Amino acid sequence: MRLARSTAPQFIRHLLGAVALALAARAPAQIAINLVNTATTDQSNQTINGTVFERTTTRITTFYDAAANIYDANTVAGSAFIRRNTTAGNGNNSSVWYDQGTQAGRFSSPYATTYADLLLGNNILRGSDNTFSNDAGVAGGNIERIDFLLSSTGISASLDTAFAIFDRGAVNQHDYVKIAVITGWDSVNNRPTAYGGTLVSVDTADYGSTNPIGDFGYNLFRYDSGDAMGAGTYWDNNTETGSQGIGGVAVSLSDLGLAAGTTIYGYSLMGYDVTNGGNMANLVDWNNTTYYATNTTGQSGTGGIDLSAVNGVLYNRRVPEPSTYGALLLGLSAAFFGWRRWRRSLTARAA
Ligand SMILES: [Ca+2]
Ligand SMILES: [Ca+2]
Ligand SMILES: [Ca+2]
Repeated sequence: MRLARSTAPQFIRHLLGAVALALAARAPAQIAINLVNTATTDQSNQTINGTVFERTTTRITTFYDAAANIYDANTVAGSAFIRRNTTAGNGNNSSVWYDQGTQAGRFSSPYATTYADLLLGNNILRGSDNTFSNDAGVAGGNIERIDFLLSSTGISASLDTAFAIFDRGAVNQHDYVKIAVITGWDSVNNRPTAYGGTLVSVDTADYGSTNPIGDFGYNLFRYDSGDAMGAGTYWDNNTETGSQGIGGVAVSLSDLGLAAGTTIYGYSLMGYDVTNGGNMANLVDWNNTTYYATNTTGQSGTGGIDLSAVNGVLYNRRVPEPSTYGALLLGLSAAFFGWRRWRRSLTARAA
């Protein structure tokens, strides 16, 4: 009889352990985005440097990750800051891509006049190419980091929120990148003063085996004036074309090592060769070549990410549907009856 009394709490501990594991499994580390919902708006065409831009915006409203979590887009970043190491020697160039339009020679998205604007606006129809390359030549821009600011006064981190990274590319060839959360912001000089949590690495496998956005034709545009892309500045819009889709990775605030309630300002993306030397404070100065190497290539494993203009968006995870709670209750009931059977069998054996 004594045996039965002492083992019941043990069983409950095992049960609670199993429930905790099941709950933890719902919020895994950086995870592939399998499906997206989009919404499209269109404005009248615009002609820039003799080229027609159809000014279509297709934004991501919801995504579904590989663990069946559903996230809805919330805040769109007010600003992006392009951090270049202008002493690195190679080009101060920009390489970007635009989705081809409904007629030859046209492009579907609105035209962006700066690199920062190019990356904002939640639009899958344009983006950056080989973003963190320090290579010499047209593709090298010496961009060491890009900061996406959600709020200059800060917001309270919820662990049910996530950021997402979308890379143009073929399935199983997506580019590596690193991400960290900004936890201090100098609103006079517009730059991060602190990073929190951990520096998270995203590699090809994290994008999974599905492109949530299928292949489309694109052109690369190359500029030689830093972030400026206004009318008259561009010097090449057609040397390279291709057809690829877009893959995505979700990185939740808990993946990023933050405690709930931490004040956050936004997040930064950087090349895969960036390190923090074991201290997140080392990420603050993008000109420190100890942590931001200036020989980053445009290869996939270092600086080659091709961002879609879906950046600076905070996504909220939907709370589980009532049916999920129903299933959980059913599971607990089954476990209770299992415990009663188990207890009876122990009692029988003890007797
Ligand atoms: Ca890519
Ligand atoms: Ca670099
Ligand atoms: Ca690339």
